[in-house]
Amino acid sequence: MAIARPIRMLGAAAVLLTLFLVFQLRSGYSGSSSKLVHGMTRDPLLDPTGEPEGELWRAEEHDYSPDSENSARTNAALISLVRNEELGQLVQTMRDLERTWNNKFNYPYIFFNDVPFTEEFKRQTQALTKAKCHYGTVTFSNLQLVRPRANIFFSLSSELVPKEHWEVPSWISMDLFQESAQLLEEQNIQYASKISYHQMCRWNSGMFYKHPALEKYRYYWRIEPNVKFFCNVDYDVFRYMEDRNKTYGFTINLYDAPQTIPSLWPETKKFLAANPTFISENNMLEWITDDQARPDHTEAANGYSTCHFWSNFEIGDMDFFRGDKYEAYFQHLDRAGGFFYERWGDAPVHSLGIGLFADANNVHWFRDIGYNHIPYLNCPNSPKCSGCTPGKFFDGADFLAKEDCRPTYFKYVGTH
Ligand SMILES: Nc1nc2c(ncn2[C@@H]2O[C@H](COP(=O)(O)OP(=O)(O)OP(=O)(O)O)[C@@H](O)[C@H]2O)c(=O)[nH]1
Ligand SMILES: [Mg+2]
Repeated sequence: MAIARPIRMLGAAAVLLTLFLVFQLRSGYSGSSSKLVHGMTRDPLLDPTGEPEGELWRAEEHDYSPDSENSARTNAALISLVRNEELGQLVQTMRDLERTWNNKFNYPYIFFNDVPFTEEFKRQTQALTKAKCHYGTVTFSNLQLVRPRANIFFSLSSELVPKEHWEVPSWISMDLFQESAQLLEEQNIQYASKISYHQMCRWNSGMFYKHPALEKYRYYWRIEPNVKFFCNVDYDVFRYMEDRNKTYGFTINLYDAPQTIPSLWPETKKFLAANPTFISENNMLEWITDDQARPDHTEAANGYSTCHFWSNFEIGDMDFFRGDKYEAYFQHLDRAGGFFYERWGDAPVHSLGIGLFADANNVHWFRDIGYNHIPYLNCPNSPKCSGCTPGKFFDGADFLAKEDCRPTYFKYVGTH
Protein backbone atom coordinates (compact mmCIF):
# COMPACT_ATOMS: atom_id res chain seq x y z
CA MET A 1 0.00 0.00 0.00
CA ALA A 2 1.40 3.39 -1.01
CA ILE A 3 1.90 5.88 1.85
CA ALA A 4 0.75 9.43 1.15
CA ARG A 5 3.59 11.94 0.65
CA PRO A 6 2.72 14.18 3.64
CA ILE A 7 2.76 11.13 5.93
CA ARG A 8 6.18 10.09 4.56
CA MET A 9 7.49 13.61 5.16
CA LEU A 10 6.13 13.56 8.70
CA GLY A 11 7.79 10.19 9.34
CA ALA A 12 11.13 11.44 8.06
CA ALA A 13 10.85 14.55 10.24
CA ALA A 14 10.12 12.36 13.29
CA VAL A 15 13.20 10.20 12.58
CA LEU A 16 15.39 13.29 12.19
CA LEU A 17 14.03 14.80 15.41
CA THR A 18 14.70 11.56 17.30
CA LEU A 19 18.26 11.40 15.95
CA PHE A 20 18.81 15.04 16.95
CA LEU A 21 17.55 14.43 20.51
CA VAL A 22 19.71 11.30 20.89
CA PHE A 23 22.74 13.29 19.72
CA GLN A 24 21.97 16.09 22.18
CA LEU A 25 21.70 13.67 25.09
CA ARG A 26 24.85 11.78 24.17
CA SER A 27 26.87 14.96 23.83
CA GLY A 28 25.91 15.95 27.38
CA TYR A 29 23.48 18.78 26.68
CA SER A 30 25.81 20.30 24.13
CA GLY A 31 25.91 24.02 23.67
CA SER A 32 25.37 25.64 26.98
CA SER A 33 25.28 23.34 29.91
CA SER A 34 27.34 21.21 32.20
CA LYS A 35 29.86 18.69 30.88
CA LEU A 36 32.03 16.62 33.13
CA VAL A 37 35.71 17.10 32.37
CA HIS A 38 39.12 16.31 33.86
CA GLY A 39 37.98 13.23 35.75
CA MET A 40 35.05 14.74 37.66
CA THR A 41 32.36 12.06 37.98
CA ARG A 42 29.62 14.20 39.47
CA ASP A 43 29.25 17.94 39.80
CA PRO A 44 28.83 18.67 43.52
CA LEU A 45 26.54 21.55 42.58
CA LEU A 46 23.89 18.99 41.68
CA ASP A 47 23.68 17.93 45.32
CA PRO A 48 21.26 19.94 47.43
CA THR A 49 23.09 22.98 48.75
CA GLY A 50 22.18 24.68 51.99
CA GLU A 51 23.84 27.30 54.14
CA PRO A 52 27.22 26.66 55.75
CA GLU A 53 27.07 24.82 59.06
CA GLY A 54 27.38 26.52 62.41
CA GLU A 55 26.25 29.84 63.74
CA LEU A 56 25.46 32.54 61.19
CA TRP A 57 24.66 36.21 61.59
CA ARG A 58 21.20 37.11 60.30
CA ALA A 59 19.57 40.43 59.60
CA GLU A 60 16.46 39.51 61.64
CA GLU A 61 18.54 38.89 64.76
CA HIS A 62 20.97 41.80 64.61
CA ASP A 63 20.99 45.47 63.77
CA TYR A 64 21.99 45.87 60.13
CA SER A 65 20.17 49.15 59.52
CA PRO A 66 22.12 51.31 57.06
CA ASP A 67 22.83 54.31 59.28
CA SER A 68 23.32 52.56 62.60
CA GLU A 69 26.48 53.58 64.47
CA ASN A 70 26.53 50.28 66.35
CA SER A 71 25.45 47.95 63.62
CA ALA A 72 26.39 44.26 63.51
CA ARG A 73 28.37 44.83 60.33
CA THR A 74 32.01 43.95 60.59
CA ASN A 75 34.68 46.10 58.96
CA ALA A 76 34.07 45.17 55.38
CA ALA A 77 33.11 46.76 52.09
CA LEU A 78 31.90 45.91 48.61
CA ILE A 79 34.48 47.18 46.17
CA SER A 80 34.62 47.73 42.44
CA LEU A 81 37.11 49.20 40.02
CA VAL A 82 34.88 50.42 37.26
CA ARG A 83 34.63 52.88 34.38
CA ASN A 84 31.98 55.57 34.03
CA GLU A 85 30.94 53.98 30.72
CA GLU A 86 30.09 50.74 32.53
CA LEU A 87 27.38 52.32 34.65
CA GLY A 88 24.56 50.38 32.94
CA GLN A 89 26.27 47.04 33.52
CA LEU A 90 27.16 47.96 37.09
CA VAL A 91 23.52 48.76 37.76
CA GLN A 92 22.70 45.16 36.74
CA THR A 93 25.28 43.83 39.21
CA MET A 94 24.14 46.04 42.07
CA ARG A 95 20.46 45.24 41.52
CA ASP A 96 21.19 41.53 41.79
CA LEU A 97 23.46 41.88 44.79
CA GLU A 98 21.03 44.15 46.61
CA ARG A 99 18.08 41.85 45.88
CA THR A 100 19.85 38.67 46.97
CA TRP A 101 21.98 39.91 49.85
CA ASN A 102 22.91 43.48 50.58
CA ASN A 103 19.44 44.94 51.09
CA LYS A 104 19.52 42.88 54.32
CA PHE A 105 23.01 43.80 55.47
CA ASN A 106 23.74 47.24 54.00
CA TYR A 107 27.49 46.98 53.62
CA PRO A 108 29.02 50.08 52.04
CA TYR A 109 30.19 50.21 48.44
CA ILE A 110 33.51 51.73 47.47
CA PHE A 111 33.99 52.44 43.78
CA PHE A 112 37.41 53.07 42.25
CA ASN A 113 38.28 54.69 38.97
CA ASP A 114 41.33 56.10 37.23
CA VAL A 115 39.31 59.20 36.32
CA PRO A 116 36.71 61.01 38.46
CA PHE A 117 33.25 59.51 38.56
CA THR A 118 30.49 61.46 36.85
CA GLU A 119 27.61 62.88 38.88
CA GLU A 120 25.30 60.58 36.92
CA PHE A 121 27.34 57.56 38.00
CA LYS A 122 27.10 58.61 41.62
CA ARG A 123 23.42 59.42 41.43
CA GLN A 124 22.38 56.15 39.80
CA THR A 125 24.50 53.86 41.96
CA GLN A 126 23.52 55.53 45.24
CA ALA A 127 19.86 55.29 44.23
CA LEU A 128 20.11 51.49 44.14
CA THR A 129 21.06 50.99 47.78
CA LYS A 130 20.34 52.19 51.29
CA ALA A 131 23.99 51.56 52.11
CA LYS A 132 26.64 54.24 51.87
CA CYS A 133 28.49 54.63 48.58
CA HIS A 134 32.02 56.04 48.41
CA TYR A 135 33.67 57.17 45.21
CA GLY A 136 37.45 57.18 45.08
CA THR A 137 39.85 57.63 42.24
CA VAL A 138 43.00 55.59 42.01
CA THR A 139 45.27 58.37 40.85
CA PHE A 140 43.98 61.55 42.40
CA SER A 141 43.44 62.82 45.89
CA ASN A 142 39.82 63.90 45.54
CA LEU A 143 38.21 60.96 47.28
CA GLN A 144 34.64 61.91 48.03
CA LEU A 145 32.23 60.35 50.42
CA VAL A 146 28.55 60.71 49.71
CA ARG A 147 26.04 60.20 52.49
CA PRO A 148 22.73 58.76 51.37
CA ARG A 149 19.68 60.98 51.58
CA ALA A 150 21.74 63.96 52.66
CA ASN A 151 23.41 66.40 50.39
CA ILE A 152 26.58 66.50 52.39
CA PHE A 153 29.72 66.00 50.35
CA PHE A 154 33.07 65.59 52.06
CA SER A 155 36.22 66.12 50.13
CA LEU A 156 39.00 64.18 51.79
CA SER A 157 41.80 66.02 50.07
CA SER A 158 44.20 64.96 52.81
CA GLU A 159 43.97 61.37 51.54
CA LEU A 160 46.67 61.67 48.91
CA VAL A 161 46.60 58.61 46.72
CA PRO A 162 50.02 58.01 45.23
CA LYS A 163 49.93 58.06 41.45
CA GLU A 164 52.31 55.13 41.29
CA HIS A 165 49.44 52.84 42.28
CA TRP A 166 48.11 53.13 38.75
CA GLU A 167 50.90 54.48 36.61
CA VAL A 168 53.27 52.25 34.71
CA PRO A 169 56.31 51.85 37.00
CA SER A 170 59.52 53.66 36.03
CA TRP A 171 61.47 50.45 35.47
CA ILE A 172 59.17 49.29 32.67
CA SER A 173 60.45 49.94 29.15
CA MET A 174 57.60 50.99 26.89
CA ASP A 175 59.51 49.77 23.83
CA LEU A 176 59.76 46.33 25.34
CA PHE A 177 56.08 46.48 26.31
CA GLN A 178 55.06 47.28 22.72
CA GLU A 179 57.23 44.51 21.35
CA SER A 180 55.88 41.91 23.79
CA ALA A 181 52.29 43.06 23.27
CA GLN A 182 52.73 42.59 19.53
CA LEU A 183 53.88 39.01 20.08
CA LEU A 184 50.88 38.31 22.34
CA GLU A 185 48.49 39.89 19.83
CA GLU A 186 49.85 37.48 17.22
CA GLN A 187 48.77 34.66 19.54
CA ASN A 188 45.29 36.21 19.79
CA ILE A 189 45.66 37.22 23.42
CA GLN A 190 42.86 39.62 24.22
CA TYR A 191 43.76 43.12 25.49
CA ALA A 192 47.49 42.39 25.03
CA SER A 193 48.34 45.85 23.74
CA LYS A 194 45.82 47.70 25.89
CA ILE A 195 48.06 49.28 28.50
CA SER A 196 45.16 50.09 30.84
CA TYR A 197 44.31 46.38 31.01
CA HIS A 198 47.84 45.66 32.25
CA GLN A 199 47.56 48.54 34.73
CA MET A 200 44.23 47.19 35.95
CA CYS A 201 45.69 43.71 36.50
CA ARG A 202 48.63 45.14 38.42
CA TRP A 203 46.38 47.37 40.54
CA ASN A 204 44.12 44.47 41.42
CA SER A 205 47.14 42.29 42.17
CA GLY A 206 48.99 44.48 44.57
CA MET A 207 47.50 47.93 45.00
CA PHE A 208 43.80 47.90 45.78
CA TYR A 209 44.25 46.98 49.44
CA LYS A 210 46.66 49.91 49.90
CA HIS A 211 44.11 52.50 48.84
CA PRO A 212 43.41 54.94 51.69
CA ALA A 213 39.66 54.44 51.24
CA LEU A 214 40.13 50.82 52.32
CA GLU A 215 42.53 51.46 55.16
CA LYS A 216 40.00 50.97 57.93
CA TYR A 217 38.51 47.84 56.35
CA ARG A 218 39.60 44.27 56.71
CA TYR A 219 37.30 42.28 54.41
CA TYR A 220 36.28 43.05 50.84
CA TRP A 221 33.90 41.58 48.33
CA ARG A 222 34.89 42.43 44.80
CA ILE A 223 32.17 43.02 42.24
CA GLU A 224 32.33 43.76 38.53
CA PRO A 225 29.88 45.24 36.05
CA ASN A 226 27.47 42.88 34.32
CA VAL A 227 27.63 39.96 36.72
CA LYS A 228 24.62 38.09 38.05
CA PHE A 229 23.73 36.75 41.47
CA PHE A 230 21.08 34.03 41.50
CA CYS A 231 20.56 32.96 45.10
CA ASN A 232 19.22 34.55 48.23
CA VAL A 233 21.95 34.56 50.83
CA ASP A 234 20.49 35.12 54.26
CA TYR A 235 23.57 35.38 56.43
CA ASP A 236 26.35 37.92 56.79
CA VAL A 237 29.13 36.50 54.60
CA PHE A 238 31.73 38.84 56.04
CA ARG A 239 30.93 37.68 59.57
CA TYR A 240 31.18 34.14 58.22
CA MET A 241 34.72 34.89 56.97
CA GLU A 242 35.67 36.44 60.29
CA ASP A 243 34.10 33.84 62.59
CA ARG A 244 35.65 30.90 60.67
CA ASN A 245 39.01 32.63 60.20
CA LYS A 246 38.70 32.46 56.41
CA THR A 247 41.29 34.20 54.27
CA TYR A 248 39.70 33.94 50.86
CA GLY A 249 36.41 32.91 49.27
CA PHE A 250 35.69 32.10 45.63
CA THR A 251 32.95 30.71 43.41
CA ILE A 252 34.70 29.59 40.19
CA ASN A 253 38.00 27.87 39.44
CA LEU A 254 39.41 28.12 35.92
CA TYR A 255 42.42 27.51 33.71
CA ASP A 256 44.28 30.52 32.36
CA ALA A 257 45.84 31.07 28.94
CA PRO A 258 49.46 29.93 29.49
CA GLN A 259 50.74 32.41 26.90
CA THR A 260 49.85 35.24 29.29
CA ILE A 261 51.98 33.89 32.15
CA PRO A 262 55.01 31.91 30.89
CA SER A 263 57.41 33.37 33.45
CA LEU A 264 55.01 33.76 36.39
CA TRP A 265 55.78 30.37 37.90
CA PRO A 266 59.55 30.56 37.24
CA GLU A 267 59.58 33.98 38.96
CA THR A 268 57.50 32.56 41.80
CA LYS A 269 59.97 29.71 42.23
CA LYS A 270 62.83 32.21 42.44
CA PHE A 271 60.94 34.06 45.14
CA LEU A 272 60.29 30.83 47.06
CA ALA A 273 63.93 29.83 46.80
CA ALA A 274 64.91 33.13 48.40
CA ASN A 275 62.16 32.87 51.03
CA PRO A 276 61.75 29.18 51.78
CA THR A 277 60.08 29.74 55.14
CA PHE A 278 57.18 31.69 53.62
CA ILE A 279 55.34 28.71 52.25
CA SER A 280 52.41 27.60 54.36
CA GLU A 281 52.46 24.14 55.89
CA ASN A 282 49.00 23.35 54.57
CA ASN A 283 49.55 24.88 51.12
CA MET A 284 47.92 24.11 47.75
CA LEU A 285 51.03 23.20 45.78
CA GLU A 286 49.46 20.09 44.30
CA TRP A 287 46.65 22.13 42.78
CA ILE A 288 49.13 24.75 41.58
CA THR A 289 51.46 22.29 39.90
CA ASP A 290 49.04 19.60 38.71
CA ASP A 291 50.26 18.22 35.38
CA GLN A 292 47.71 15.45 34.94
CA ALA A 293 44.53 17.23 33.89
CA ARG A 294 46.04 19.49 31.21
CA PRO A 295 49.69 18.58 30.76
CA ASP A 296 49.99 20.92 27.76
CA HIS A 297 48.95 23.87 29.91
CA THR A 298 51.29 23.01 32.76
CA GLU A 299 54.15 22.65 30.32
CA ALA A 300 53.41 25.91 28.50
CA ALA A 301 53.22 27.74 31.83
CA ASN A 302 56.55 26.19 32.87
CA GLY A 303 55.21 24.12 35.74
CA TYR A 304 52.06 26.01 36.78
CA SER A 305 48.74 24.29 36.05
CA THR A 306 47.30 27.78 35.37
CA CYS A 307 44.38 26.91 37.68
CA HIS A 308 43.14 29.96 39.49
CA PHE A 309 40.29 31.47 41.46
CA TRP A 310 38.32 33.60 39.01
CA SER A 311 38.89 36.89 40.71
CA ASN A 312 36.04 38.94 39.28
CA PHE A 313 34.33 37.40 42.30
CA GLU A 314 36.33 37.27 45.48
CA ILE A 315 35.74 37.80 49.15
CA GLY A 316 38.95 38.22 51.00
CA ASP A 317 40.82 39.26 54.10
CA MET A 318 43.01 42.25 53.27
CA ASP A 319 45.19 41.49 56.29
CA PHE A 320 46.50 38.59 54.25
CA PHE A 321 47.35 40.76 51.24
CA ARG A 322 48.82 43.45 53.48
CA GLY A 323 50.95 40.89 55.27
CA ASP A 324 54.72 40.62 54.78
CA LYS A 325 54.65 37.48 52.66
CA TYR A 326 52.15 38.50 50.00
CA GLU A 327 53.52 42.04 49.86
CA ALA A 328 57.09 40.81 49.33
CA TYR A 329 55.80 38.40 46.70
CA PHE A 330 53.98 41.19 44.86
CA GLN A 331 57.06 43.42 45.00
CA HIS A 332 59.15 40.63 43.50
CA LEU A 333 56.65 40.08 40.68
CA ASP A 334 56.26 43.78 40.05
CA ARG A 335 60.02 44.21 39.65
CA ALA A 336 60.15 41.21 37.31
CA GLY A 337 57.95 43.15 34.86
CA GLY A 338 55.49 40.43 33.82
CA PHE A 339 52.44 42.62 34.38
CA PHE A 340 53.61 44.47 31.26
CA TYR A 341 55.97 42.22 29.32
CA GLU A 342 53.54 39.34 29.60
CA ARG A 343 49.91 39.76 30.64
CA TRP A 344 49.86 38.48 34.18
CA GLY A 345 46.36 38.67 35.57
CA ASP A 346 45.41 39.41 39.14
CA ALA A 347 43.58 36.08 39.21
CA PRO A 348 46.66 33.85 38.88
CA VAL A 349 48.70 36.20 41.07
CA HIS A 350 46.14 36.16 43.90
CA SER A 351 45.73 32.42 43.43
CA LEU A 352 49.44 31.67 43.69
CA GLY A 353 49.74 33.97 46.71
CA ILE A 354 46.81 32.30 48.45
CA GLY A 355 47.84 28.82 47.33
CA LEU A 356 51.36 29.22 48.67
CA PHE A 357 51.12 31.45 51.73
CA ALA A 358 47.62 30.82 53.11
CA ASP A 359 46.31 27.74 54.87
CA ALA A 360 44.15 25.68 52.49
CA ASN A 361 41.61 25.16 55.30
CA ASN A 362 41.02 28.90 55.32
CA VAL A 363 39.97 29.08 51.70
CA HIS A 364 36.27 28.70 51.14
CA TRP A 365 34.21 27.74 48.11
CA PHE A 366 31.03 29.84 48.29
CA ARG A 367 29.04 27.18 46.53
CA ASP A 368 25.82 28.73 47.82
CA ILE A 369 26.40 32.06 46.07
CA GLY A 370 24.90 31.64 42.60
CA TYR A 371 27.08 33.67 40.28
CA ASN A 372 27.71 34.43 36.62
CA HIS A 373 30.30 36.50 34.83
CA ILE A 374 30.11 35.70 31.15
CA PRO A 375 30.58 32.88 30.20
CA TYR A 376 30.94 30.81 33.42
CA LEU A 377 28.53 30.09 36.24
CA ASN A 378 28.31 28.79 39.76
CA CYS A 379 24.76 27.53 40.10
CA PRO A 380 23.84 25.46 43.15
CA ASN A 381 20.87 23.19 43.61
CA SER A 382 18.88 25.16 46.16
CA PRO A 383 15.38 26.53 46.55
CA LYS A 384 17.02 29.86 47.36
CA CYS A 385 18.17 30.19 43.72
CA SER A 386 16.40 31.22 40.56
CA GLY A 387 17.44 32.12 37.05
CA CYS A 388 20.12 29.47 36.48
CA THR A 389 20.34 25.71 35.98
CA PRO A 390 22.00 23.79 38.84
CA GLY A 391 25.36 22.38 37.82
CA LYS A 392 25.53 24.37 34.61
CA PHE A 393 29.09 25.63 34.42
CA PHE A 394 29.30 27.51 31.16
CA ASP A 395 27.05 29.28 28.75
CA GLY A 396 28.28 29.04 25.18
CA ALA A 397 30.27 26.72 22.96
CA ASP A 398 31.34 23.28 24.20
CA PHE A 399 35.05 24.09 24.17
CA LEU A 400 34.47 26.22 27.30
CA ALA A 401 33.95 23.04 29.34
CA LYS A 402 37.65 22.22 29.41
CA GLU A 403 38.46 25.52 31.13
CA ASP A 404 36.82 24.15 34.29
CA CYS A 405 39.51 23.64 36.91
CA ARG A 406 37.14 22.77 39.74
CA PRO A 407 37.80 19.01 39.33
CA THR A 408 41.49 19.55 40.07
CA TYR A 409 40.70 21.88 42.95
CA PHE A 410 38.20 19.47 44.48
CA LYS A 411 40.69 16.62 44.07
CA TYR A 412 43.61 18.28 45.83
CA VAL A 413 42.02 20.84 48.11
CA GLY A 414 38.43 19.74 48.61
CA THR A 415 34.93 21.17 48.36
CA HIS A 416 34.96 23.17 51.57
N1 LIG B 1 38.24 52.61 35.94
C1 LIG B 1 38.76 51.65 35.21
N2 LIG B 1 38.32 50.40 35.38
C2 LIG B 1 38.85 49.43 34.62
C3 LIG B 1 39.84 49.69 33.66
N3 LIG B 1 40.17 48.52 33.06
C4 LIG B 1 39.39 47.58 33.63
N4 LIG B 1 38.59 48.12 34.58
C5 LIG B 1 37.63 47.42 35.44
O1 LIG B 1 38.28 46.27 35.92
C6 LIG B 1 37.41 45.15 35.88
C7 LIG B 1 37.98 44.07 34.98
O2 LIG B 1 38.11 44.58 33.68
P1 LIG B 1 37.49 43.83 32.42
O3 LIG B 1 37.74 44.70 31.24
O4 LIG B 1 36.10 43.41 32.72
O5 LIG B 1 38.44 42.58 32.35
P2 LIG B 1 38.08 41.07 32.16
O6 LIG B 1 37.01 40.68 33.12
O7 LIG B 1 39.35 40.32 32.19
O8 LIG B 1 37.55 41.05 30.67
P3 LIG B 1 36.11 40.67 30.09
O9 LIG B 1 36.14 39.19 29.96
O10 LIG B 1 36.09 41.42 28.78
O11 LIG B 1 35.07 41.15 31.06
C8 LIG B 1 36.07 45.68 35.44
O12 LIG B 1 35.32 45.97 36.60
C9 LIG B 1 36.40 46.95 34.72
O13 LIG B 1 35.37 47.87 34.87
C10 LIG B 1 40.30 51.03 33.50
O14 LIG B 1 41.17 51.36 32.69
N5 LIG B 1 39.72 51.96 34.31
MG1 LIG C 1 35.06 41.56 33.27
